[in-house]
Amino acid sequence: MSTATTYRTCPRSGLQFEKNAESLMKANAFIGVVWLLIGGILAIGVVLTRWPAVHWLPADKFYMVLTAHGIDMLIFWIIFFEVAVLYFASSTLLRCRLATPRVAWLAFALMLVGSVLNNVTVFRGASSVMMTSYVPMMAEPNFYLGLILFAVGALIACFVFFGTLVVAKREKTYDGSVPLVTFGAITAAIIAVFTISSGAIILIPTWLKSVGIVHEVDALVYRTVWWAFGHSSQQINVAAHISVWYLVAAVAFGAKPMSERVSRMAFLLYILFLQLASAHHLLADPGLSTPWKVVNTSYFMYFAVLASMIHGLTIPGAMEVAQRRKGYTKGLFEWLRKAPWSNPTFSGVFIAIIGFGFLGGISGVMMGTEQLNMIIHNTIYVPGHFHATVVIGTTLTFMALTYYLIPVLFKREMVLPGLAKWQPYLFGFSMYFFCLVMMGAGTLGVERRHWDMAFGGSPLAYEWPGAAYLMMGLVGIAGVAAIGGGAIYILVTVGSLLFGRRLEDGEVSARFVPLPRAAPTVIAQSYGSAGFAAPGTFALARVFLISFVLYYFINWKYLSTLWGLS
Ligand code: HEM
Ligand SMILES: [Cu+2]
Repeated sequence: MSTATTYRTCPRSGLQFEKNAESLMKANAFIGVVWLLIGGILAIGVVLTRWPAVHWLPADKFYMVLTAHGIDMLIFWIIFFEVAVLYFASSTLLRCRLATPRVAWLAFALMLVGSVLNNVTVFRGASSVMMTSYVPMMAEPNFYLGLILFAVGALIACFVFFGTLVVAKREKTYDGSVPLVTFGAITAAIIAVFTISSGAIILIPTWLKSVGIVHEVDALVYRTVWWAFGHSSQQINVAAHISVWYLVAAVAFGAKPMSERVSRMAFLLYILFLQLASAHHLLADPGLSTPWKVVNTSYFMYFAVLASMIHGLTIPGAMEVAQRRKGYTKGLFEWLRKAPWSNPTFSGVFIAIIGFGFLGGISGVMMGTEQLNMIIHNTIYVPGHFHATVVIGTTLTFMALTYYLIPVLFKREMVLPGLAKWQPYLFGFSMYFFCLVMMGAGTLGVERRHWDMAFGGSPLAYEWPGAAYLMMGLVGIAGVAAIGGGAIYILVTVGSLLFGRRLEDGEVSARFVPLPRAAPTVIAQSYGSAGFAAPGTFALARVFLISFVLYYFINWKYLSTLWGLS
């Protein structure tokens, strides 16, 4: 096997990039951002239609645009970027060459062709089946074929990642166990293999049905298997963005995890309990019995929730410990006040952590509970919840990571740093607000699966409380602000790649360079525990717990008023 390649040690970060891995990371991250751009442009159409006073697009255009928005964002943007993260967590953090670069380019090509084919098909107009593409509603064959090609490409990329771990082990580029960030990425990739296989199991027969070879795909089986894919893919995102949180805690503060062992265990919980948690997507379906649903969502769901809560505690905790060690020990929160708030890598991640936990997490547990689910099922509350997880959690985290990668990976000085500094605040906080008002409107009953909340033209009008219209108007305003925040991100990143001052490569060598002694903690091994010396984080955790309990209680109370006993 030829190993003719070179390694570059970045003078700005101490990270070492192998040539093939570097080009592949750049290509995958870049195409991901292009999909974010397209998905963001489509968001304009979606949001200006759900804003009642504007109600821009007619139904057919709306559903076409919405289908593309969901797929381009949640599948194409996120997964392209995740492939870059996987290559980073293997090749770069383990300082080894990427296994089988040619195969990795093949994976990239399949993903590119698949994503373009899917989108072109959506815009032909006969495939507005939404991201979930539930049968028996059928799209054109190339809609499914595009998704399948994309999935095969992503699966191959996961295997390149695993191969790279093997290379690192065999060539002894690190000793001890892999760093925590790599461990988190391994979790994500294991889940990805399962996820993508489930997607294939259900999309291949559906594709065959669309070309007329298979005659029937059972609707209930479809939904069950589709969600083995749909829910798990969110668990990939969570494992990936949490790995990035640990990475950023390390690069922004030199923070070590409070307890490596606990953090690793928490990643394992995702693998173990993810499938049980998928059931929350089937709560309104007749397939599973009610007692099963109640037991599942009242008990088992919390194992996966526990994992996220552990990370939510240990990551800010690690930042706090690192800051306190630097002398920021006054009161509960000096460590937080003196954090690098004008560095968008840090602020983006911190805004993501808080929003993901408070908005995405609490609403997820509420809606994941069998009985409470019935209050908000198929209302606009649902996209309110998942924009808190996939936009505030995953997307904002990946944006924050990009700011770090512009000088380190892309070797460019960032353009418009003043704008970049504000971007996480604009995007993050307008998204906070967007999610909150969507959830508010959903609690009042505003539907998700109908593009016109006024139900114009229907013989029996429905009288909404005025607040419902108000909140959907606010959804429109907050959505437009968030799109503005997204546009600034694109402007800064693409602008930096095109016009940013070139930075020097750093030393290039033909062999990997072993870890220097003063290596950044993310790549060095770190064992043991930093102790529970994070009182500020514990205060935040108590606020979280109280919000959680209150919100839960309010919803049970609300449920009881809907269900009179007389
Ligand atoms: C600027 C930011 C964004 C805005 C303003 C926005 C807005 C919206 C709106 C208004 C809906 C329609 C809700 C409905 O009527 O059912 C929607 C759906 C959706 N959005 Fe976004 N979005 C944004 C970013 C994102 C991102 C970054 C992702 C994923 C990472 C995403 C994933 C989705 C998905 C999966 C759907 C559901 C599509 C379906 O029902 O098939 N969005 N978005
Ligand atoms: Cu789920």
